[in-house]
Amino acid sequence: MSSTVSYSLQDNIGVINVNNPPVNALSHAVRQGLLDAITTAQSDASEAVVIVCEGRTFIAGADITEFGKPLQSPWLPELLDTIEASTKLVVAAIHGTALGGGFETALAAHYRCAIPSAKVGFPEVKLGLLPGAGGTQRTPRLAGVKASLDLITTGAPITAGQAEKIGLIDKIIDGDLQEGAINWVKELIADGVPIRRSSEQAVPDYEASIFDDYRAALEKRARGQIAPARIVSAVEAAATSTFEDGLAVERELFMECMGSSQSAGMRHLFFAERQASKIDGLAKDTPKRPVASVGIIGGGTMGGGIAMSFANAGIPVTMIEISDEALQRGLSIIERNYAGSVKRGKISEDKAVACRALISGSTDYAALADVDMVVEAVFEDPDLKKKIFTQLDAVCKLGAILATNTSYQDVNAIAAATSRPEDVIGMHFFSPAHIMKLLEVVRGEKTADDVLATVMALAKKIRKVAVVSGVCYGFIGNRMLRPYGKTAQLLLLEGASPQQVDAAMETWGMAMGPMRVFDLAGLDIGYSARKALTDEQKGDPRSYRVPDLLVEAGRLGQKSGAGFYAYDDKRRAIPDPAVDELIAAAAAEFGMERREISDDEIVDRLISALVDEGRKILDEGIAQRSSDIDVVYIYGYGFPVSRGGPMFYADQQ
Ligand code: T1G
Repeated sequence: MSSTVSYSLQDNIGVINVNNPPVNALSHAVRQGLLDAITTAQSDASEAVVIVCEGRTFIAGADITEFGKPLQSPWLPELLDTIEASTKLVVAAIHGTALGGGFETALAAHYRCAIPSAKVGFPEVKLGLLPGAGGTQRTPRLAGVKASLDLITTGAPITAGQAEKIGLIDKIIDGDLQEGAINWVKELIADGVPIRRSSEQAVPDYEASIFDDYRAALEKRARGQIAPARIVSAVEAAATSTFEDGLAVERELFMECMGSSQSAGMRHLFFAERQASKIDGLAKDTPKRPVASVGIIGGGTMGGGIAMSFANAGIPVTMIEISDEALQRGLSIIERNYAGSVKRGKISEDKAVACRALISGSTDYAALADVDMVVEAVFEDPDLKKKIFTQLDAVCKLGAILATNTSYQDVNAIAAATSRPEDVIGMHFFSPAHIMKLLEVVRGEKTADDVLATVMALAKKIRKVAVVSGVCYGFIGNRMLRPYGKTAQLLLLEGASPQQVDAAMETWGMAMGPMRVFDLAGLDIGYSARKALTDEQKGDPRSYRVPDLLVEAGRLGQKSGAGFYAYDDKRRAIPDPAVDELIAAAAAEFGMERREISDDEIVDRLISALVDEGRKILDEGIAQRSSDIDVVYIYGYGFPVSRGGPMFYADQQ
């Protein structure tokens, strides 16, 4: 055995106990321990074997930290074949989340039991991979082709009950798992239940066209991803060849995915997202303040979305507006959002009603006297924000956290408008705030450590991915967006059209090209922000001439039905010759000769603009690490997950 796996006999049942915190990942030590234990069990007094895990979950997968390093034997597929070949009945007892290689281990057992709250699944596809230890071969033999394709191509876990329904779990255990599993095994022995190896089962009947139908569906659902189509081929091999041949196909396809840059990018993001929640120099056990109630200043689009983010996590919210009419308007935005989420099946009607009931409103700041936190979400007027924070300083109880949702302003200056700058922090949500996962947490010079630790923990509770930023104009994401936008404008004047720039970036993988992003955000936002800047602050006049001309022509973007594009009643972007003329006229103003520009040049210059600014952000210490910048740009700006983020992509180049 190894320190992570123990084996003992309990009433002639061999109990293999895995204990490898935090999630019992299948590290080399665990694999070796499992091999030693199952080998011992073949010749000892045990009548059967139970595999169970300590801690919060059954094995949650292969040890991703070992990927990319030379694989040490015992290799997982061989280990699982050994477990399945056991001459003693083997049962897996599942709690928590049996995922990936963890669930493959359970499938190599002869039977599986689980507590009701357990979940099982194959998240490999989210890492650009596919189950590489028999999962694509054993699952179809137990659950059939369709259920296997659904389970493995989506990567979404299913409950123990759902798994039982499709034949992946044989028994739900109420009460103590280990005790229940041992008692159940004794019953199996008493009933003379045979050893059942899933690899020896035949794949149940299936629609012959299912594989081609699935590939066609994936064309849309998983555009550009390489793993999903290979999962279909692996499952098809399970259905059309022997177990050994199918395993060989799975292995080959797995190695192909593992070696892809897509998987490298997705695995990078997996750790980057978890790394982002760690703050260098901040003790992990820093005390946190309670946040059992929240006030929101401002009931606009952002205020409403932020209020929902807290209410959805069960935290009561008091929304403050300047008048009853404004307050009602804010509350109706929230009601509309909930109705939309229910209609789209995102949440149940009951959940929507319960969350909505947690949101109340007032026009009186006195209503905030006892809240634990306030998030200010009014429009980007620095003087108004300072006035609000002075009021909050006078009204809120000692220890209340005062947060601003500003996307650009100086958090230190806002903090200085209060007598408690250590309680002030930035919480920059992204629109729509109840949906977008990114939260930039802006640490002011004086922000107290426990305030920072509290907000980082709270971010997890409201299901946001938090990244810490220092104070600068635009923090991390919006600061990088500026040179990106300027470069996009220069490309227009130099000869590219809005649709060419957007198509080049969207083909490369961006969720939306820059011009469509600016039309969506509204060109008037940048226009009025520029009004507050000097010419020197505005920088190269060529970088905003076209947007200025568009706004002055009443073309504010989607909101006005036209911007860089014309928009039809379904808000579809339609290239507009009037814009091409406007761009050509602007280029002529600067005496610029327009030329053919390749898509490659467009991509290179735009991505370089992001990366160069990201490097400055790192050098200035605004971001803690380059992977934090990747998390910001993927979760907040639609950078393709499969490329791992701008900084990771640049390193790969
Ligand atoms: N390997 C190594 N470390 C892992 C890990 C893994 N599989 N999963 C989690 N961790 C670490 C994580 O980095 C963090 O570390 C801590 O555990 C808590 O994680 C062969 C090839 C299980 C649902 O993809 O989905 O098997 O930051 O913060 O929110 O076919 O972790 O504390 O130092 O996420 O409670 C397939 C990935 C692998 C599961 C728990 N398995 N993990 O969520 O905690 S590929 C996965 C998760 C594979 C086989 C294939 C979640 C979780 P630290 P956490 P959580």
